[in-house]
Amino acid sequence: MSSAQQNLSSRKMVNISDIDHFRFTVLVAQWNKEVTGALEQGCIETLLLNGIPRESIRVFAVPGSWELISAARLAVTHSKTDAVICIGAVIKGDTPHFEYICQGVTNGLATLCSTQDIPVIFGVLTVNTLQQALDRCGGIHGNKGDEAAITAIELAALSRDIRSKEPLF
Ligand code: RBF
Repeated sequence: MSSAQQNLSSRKMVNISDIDHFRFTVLVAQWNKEVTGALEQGCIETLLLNGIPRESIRVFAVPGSWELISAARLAVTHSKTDAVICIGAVIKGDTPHFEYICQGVTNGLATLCSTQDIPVIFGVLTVNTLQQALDRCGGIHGNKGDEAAITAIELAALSRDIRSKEPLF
């Protein structure tokens, strides 16, 4: 089924116990703030809805999506966060910047994921039009910020469970 008319991020709750001690870092690019602000709001609301205390959620603004890479690296290296959620919106314009920024951010965050132990969540919209972005930050396709929050909780719990010294079987 195509994504047309479909809310792709309708799940708001995880079914995982003992998560209220997790700490999250949310990085928010300020380019296309109308979009990233709505993604941020969805993300924070979903974390709170799942019982994460407000004081366990640290939010930092970065100028653009490109800066998510260095900010995420700083967060995983210098804080005790259980997951980093990167929020941004790259909207295609008339020049090739879209491809360069999307590719750079994707590669940078992917490299971070594969070279260190803290989950880094990709909450960056890469779209052709502003309308496509609005559809995904509280519009007909739901809010990808919600989805990023759910993924962060799931990955923090997965990390906890894999590292657990409890015998699995
Ligand atoms: N940052 C975004 O988060 N989304 C964009 O759509 C976006 N478009 C840009 C277009 C151009 C031509 C340039 C030069 C930058 C753009 N940026 C965008 C900002 C970029 O992520 C970064 O903050 C700056 O390049 C400074 O390093």
